[in-house]
Amino acid sequence: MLPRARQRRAEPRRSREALPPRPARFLSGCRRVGALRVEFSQPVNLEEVARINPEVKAGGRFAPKDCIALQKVAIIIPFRNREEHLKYWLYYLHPILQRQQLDYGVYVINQDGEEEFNRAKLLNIGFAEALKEYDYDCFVFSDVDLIPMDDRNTYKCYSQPRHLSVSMDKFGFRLPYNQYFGGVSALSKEQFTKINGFPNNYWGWGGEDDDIYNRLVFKGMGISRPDAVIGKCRMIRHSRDRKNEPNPERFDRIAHTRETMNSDGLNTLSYKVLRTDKYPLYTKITVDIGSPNS
Ligand code: UDH
Ligand code: NGS
Repeated sequence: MLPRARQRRAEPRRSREALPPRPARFLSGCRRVGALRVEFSQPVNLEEVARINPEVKAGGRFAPKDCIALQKVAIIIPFRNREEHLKYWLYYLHPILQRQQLDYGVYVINQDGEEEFNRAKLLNIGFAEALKEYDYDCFVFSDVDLIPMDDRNTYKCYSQPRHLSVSMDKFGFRLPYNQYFGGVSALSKEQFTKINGFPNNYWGWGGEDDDIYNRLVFKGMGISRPDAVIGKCRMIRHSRDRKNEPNPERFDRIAHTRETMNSDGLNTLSYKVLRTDKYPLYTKITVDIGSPNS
């Protein structure tokens, strides 16, 4: 039987109307809630989110006070021009991650310029930059528009690479295909380095997550996943981004992962950090990642 949502519907807000309704009695502390209500109807005010998450330190860092967290987790978000989505992500995720008692930091890797978007390269950069700051042992790679609907879906690493967004609303709460590895995933430092990181040369939409899946399989790893109830998540609906058109090369590229993975990845990663902003709830690293032919 499916577990019932244990959260009561929150009363409509009166005093602070800028925020979505929040289940106040569950916000702090380390008790997990289970199923969560997630919706995107009301705007989020980040100052207010910082106020209700006083334990989150500058740059979006947190560590539990009363115990030593099992893992040090860097959360890496590929980003360009999705400010509204980021606000919802911060609003929902900070309380969840604190309840999960992780020692974590949030890194938003912001692609500068007008070139085609390159999600996987931004994730590689997040890995490299986060490690310069702290001795992270686990990396959670999350799209900015995906919010978990159950806080038992722990944003940590496992003995095999973890796929967390297994039950998305837009796919009718199931996997679109068995090899799907997009959305939110978690790799330990060791798992990530074993596959030479992610590909740097998928410009535009699609295929990079399939390439990552291939890399994992070719290095003898399997995929760990939560079940379809714990793995439920919502995507914030949006239209296609500018400069992230479907990449016509993607099918050819994923057909050749085995040959390309050792010469395209962490060992060939090149970029320039243009600026680093430490905001109260996240660290934003703006990067020049070059162009397909550079
Ligand atoms: N992203 C940005 N900015 C962009 C493009 C992508 O921040 O301009 C990031 C963001 O974290 C996003 C992720 O990259 O969640 C993945 O982007 P995507 O476009 O590959 O995936 P998404 O699921 O959209 O967000 C799929 C196409 C939507 C078409 C919808 C038509 N109704
Ligand atoms: C596959 C794409 C993946 C993508 C997935 C879901 O077809 O990159 O759809 O896309 N692979 C190729 O195109 C080769 S979604 O519905 O989220 O836009 O992640």
